[in-house]
Amino acid sequence: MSYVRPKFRHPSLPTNKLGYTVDYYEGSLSTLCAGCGHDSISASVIQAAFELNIEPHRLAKLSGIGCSSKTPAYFLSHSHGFNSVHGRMPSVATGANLANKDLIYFGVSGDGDTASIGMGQFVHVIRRNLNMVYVVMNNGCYGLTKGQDSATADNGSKNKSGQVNPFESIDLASLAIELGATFVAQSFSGDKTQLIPLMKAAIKHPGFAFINVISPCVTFNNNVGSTKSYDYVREHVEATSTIDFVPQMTEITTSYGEGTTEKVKMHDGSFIQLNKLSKDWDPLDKRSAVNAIMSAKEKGEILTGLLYMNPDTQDLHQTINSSDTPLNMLHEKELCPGSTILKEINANFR
Ligand SMILES: Cc1ncc(C[n+]2csc(CCOP(=O)(O)OP(=O)(O)O)c2C)c(N)n1
Ligand code: SF4
Repeated sequence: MSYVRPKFRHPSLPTNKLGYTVDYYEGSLSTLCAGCGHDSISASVIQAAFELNIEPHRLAKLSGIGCSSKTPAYFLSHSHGFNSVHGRMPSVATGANLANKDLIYFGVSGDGDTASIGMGQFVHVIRRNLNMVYVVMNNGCYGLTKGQDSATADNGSKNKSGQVNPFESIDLASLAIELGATFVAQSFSGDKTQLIPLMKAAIKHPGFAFINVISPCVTFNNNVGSTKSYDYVREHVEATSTIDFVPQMTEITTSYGEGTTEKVKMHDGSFIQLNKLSKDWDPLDKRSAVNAIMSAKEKGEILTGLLYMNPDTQDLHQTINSSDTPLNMLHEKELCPGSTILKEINANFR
């Protein structure tokens, strides 16, 4: 059940270039548990869409099943939305994107929805490089069904009933890089300063953009011994860089200290600006990104920031050379070649 948000807002709230205030990008009132990390992620989505001046009707939000997959009800209420079947969001996103490539596709999933039942769909949507943002709200458990360990629960992590997870965890960020994703980032729900620019950059990336966000489940996985609890994450988070997103047409006025800042130019002229904390961090270097994720994991740390990016990406439409006009805009005239051409085609098969 979703509750309606009161309409009253302060009359002098700032507006974006489209004249909308931030509340225009909100959704219904959340019914998630108070303190759930997923609500902080929704707040970042709202702020990112507001700052990017997105016309809400140009965006489609998609999700599977889980507390995380409920969150599209809590942001962008003026956008298109489709709450699909458990683990099947990628195939719905693929169909929608193929029919209308002009929308921004924003997918939301959970670690259960993605790393267990939806794993097959997840790997293939990456492999096909569908132009979409894919956010996993990763709490290491199945929140909606009362906290069973998920496939991203760390080996040795303790759940609420005291059981230690004996299995290896699936690292979604390194898996995404391995499968060819050209934008892979990791963040923490409580770090909006990092998450908002990452979301803005992911939306602008013209291919599959993955963000794995550690998002503690306060009700079922926030206990001592859990490696996805607020306390553990705050103590073990290690940022690769501080990140800023500079949209196209905005004058870049920041000064760039030699060897401390990296600017990655995106296809539309926007920049991602990274103020490196680690001198050696290069988000364009795939191998070192994978190595860094692995060594962080060995030390029990969670590496956050833009882990890997290749701005020269080719999305599914380019690969299959689809029509420039979105398929849903084609008329019978373009779709039906006529009986003469049909006869010629048939003749070629005889
Ligand atoms: C086909 C199917 N199998 C199982 C379920 C039960 N189920 C609902 S949500 C869920 C897991 C949710 O975990 P996650 O995706 O991590 O989301 P969270 O609730 O933790 O945000 C499961 C197993 C279902 N709804 N449909
Ligand atoms: S059960 Fe966990 S994941 Fe679900 S709303 Fe509550 S805190 Fe969030």
